[in-house]
Amino acid sequence: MEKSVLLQRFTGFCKNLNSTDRIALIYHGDADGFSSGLIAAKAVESITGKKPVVVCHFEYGDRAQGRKIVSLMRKKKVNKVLIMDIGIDSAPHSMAEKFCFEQCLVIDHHQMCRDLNSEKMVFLKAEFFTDKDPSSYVTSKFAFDLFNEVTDVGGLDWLVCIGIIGDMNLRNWQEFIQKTIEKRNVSLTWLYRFVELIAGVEVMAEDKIEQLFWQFYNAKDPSDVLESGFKKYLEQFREEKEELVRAFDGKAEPFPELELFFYDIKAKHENIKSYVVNEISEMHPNSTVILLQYLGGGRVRFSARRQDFKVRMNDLLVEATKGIPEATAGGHVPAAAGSVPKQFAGQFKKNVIKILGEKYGVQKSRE
Ligand SMILES: [Mn+2]
Repeated sequence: MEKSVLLQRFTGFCKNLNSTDRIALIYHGDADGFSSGLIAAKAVESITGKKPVVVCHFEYGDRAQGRKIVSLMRKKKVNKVLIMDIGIDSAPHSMAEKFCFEQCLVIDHHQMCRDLNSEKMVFLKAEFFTDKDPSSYVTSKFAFDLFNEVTDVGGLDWLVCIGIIGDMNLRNWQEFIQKTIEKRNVSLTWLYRFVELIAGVEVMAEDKIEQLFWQFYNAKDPSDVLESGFKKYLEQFREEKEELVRAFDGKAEPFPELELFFYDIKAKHENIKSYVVNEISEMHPNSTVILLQYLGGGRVRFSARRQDFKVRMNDLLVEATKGIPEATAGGHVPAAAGSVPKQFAGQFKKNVIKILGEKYGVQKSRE
């Protein structure tokens, strides 16, 4: 669908919102999802005069959590749903349908698997709006630009910066960040602290993310959030993360000819893996780094990173999980994730080695 048509559908959706609507907001629990959720909720309140009646974070592939959210939305008699920074099109059809009540608005920048635009659903993917890689048009910036068309969200620039930093896109938005820093007379370190605070709660106390959301939402001054009781999670998070990053050198399996590292971890906290792999990837930007986390419940979850775009992480994971039953995989070119049943972890690694072997082999023979 064309950009102008989608923009029209978006403004139409917003103009139809009113105070009798019962709106639910579902957002990805990382810094970009969290910030774009806040931007959407603020926009909803400024349009309708009311806050969403349901606000929930959601992690990809967590079916139990998905069911809980759907039943909560039913109980609260939700009629319209806003979904931020979640690639619902990579999940089975039935899930997108369950999340879509009377009307649904999706704003997301994960690579599109299926176009879900329909009468009921306004489905906005970054790739409809930018020629660049959609991973760089982070959802918080995307949502900020969209909602600015219908209501003034200019004061939420600091939230956009949090999303940009959280999704490792500082390089692509230097000007926007610089402008925000100057306008607010703050520092980059100040912005980073919010990102770490959100990560700290996401990892150490996932059940408190909504509390943190309202803390942000109601803060008169953003700095107040940094001094709240949530600070303690940030410190615990840092400690656990640093320990896992330090252990990388001794424990990772390197494959120098494939510019590849596998790193197996057994961390207590499920969501920590993406933060650990982000930090390692910054130290090895020209390598494929795949971190595998062994969890209870018989599954292995993995995160793949590569900053130089030489290998597409989303395609690599999708290909490497082909034929593995109950596998999930998807995401961005520089950052992707997935999971397989535990007994297939070895198979998954073999597949990665084979795919990269073919890729690098071809390149070598051409040189
Ligand atoms: Mn994002």
